[in-house]
Amino acid sequence: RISVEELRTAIDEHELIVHYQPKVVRAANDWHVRSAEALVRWRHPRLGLLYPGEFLPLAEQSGLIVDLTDFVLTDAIRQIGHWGTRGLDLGAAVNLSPRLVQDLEFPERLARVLREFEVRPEQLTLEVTEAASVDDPELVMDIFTRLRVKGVGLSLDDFGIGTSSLTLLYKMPFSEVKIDGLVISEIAQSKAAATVVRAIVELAHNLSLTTCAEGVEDSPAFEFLEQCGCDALQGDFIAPSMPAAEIESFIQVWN
Ligand code: G
Ligand code: G
Ligand code: MN
Ligand code: NA
Repeated sequence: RISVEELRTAIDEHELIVHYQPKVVRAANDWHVRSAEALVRWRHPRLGLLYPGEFLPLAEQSGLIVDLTDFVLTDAIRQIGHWGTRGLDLGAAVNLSPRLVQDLEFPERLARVLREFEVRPEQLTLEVTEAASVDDPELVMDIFTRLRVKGVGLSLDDFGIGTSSLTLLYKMPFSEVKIDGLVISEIAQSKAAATVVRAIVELAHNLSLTTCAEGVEDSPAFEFLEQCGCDALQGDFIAPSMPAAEIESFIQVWN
């Protein structure tokens, strides 16, 4: 349906746009918006707004994922810098495909963009799935270490589904565990799911990792996660993804 040439053009001609989904973090006894996840979309001239599921596989196969990710990262870092000039201390999280964590030049390329927009590395978190670590663990470890030494956050995304390996939590230098939305959505009906979520939070904390739950869709889930001690929450109950320009007004409503 979509060709590689079209995707190439989309990257070059800025048909790709980045939406941001706010994430709230516990501070004292309240939840504050402190960061947002960057989620790419494609304003396709013929097909309308496309979501990542419709073009990321092609981007991965064709190698265009490298340029696509550089685009999203630059957008997110520029955005963090812009929020800073507006007096907002907001960070961003960007999804990294497995390919990028095998690219030895990536950490320095990223550091250059951070310097260009005068953004502290601590304001950026990279979300990677477990799949990223399987191919060449030593190379991935090298790259993760270079990123962590700079101060960039590293989140183990989609945790709790698929074949999430517990050993990754101590073998790789993650700073956060991101609990998958599928598990979160089952808390309400399943006591067992709730027990698993509680155990993930406790395990992560014992390993000095922070926890973020995604796919928080209703107030029972929110309250359960708050009671578990989960550090950060994201999901439609808090806010859906939105253009960056809408984040500021959302914060005013929320905080
Ligand atoms: O809202 P949503 O349909 O956008 O996102 C679906 C999935 O697509 C997310 O879970 C995320 O893993 C992936 N995704 C979204 N944006 C990006 C991106 O910029 N880069 C990569 N590699 N994955 C992304
Ligand atoms: O990287 P990744 O899986 O983590 O990105 C998050 C995905 O989850 C995006 O596709 C986003 O649109 C979607 N999402 C965000 N909040 C919710 C929610 O509350 N419920 C559901 N079902 N999906 C959500
Ligand atoms: Mn993610
Ligand atoms: Na996820």
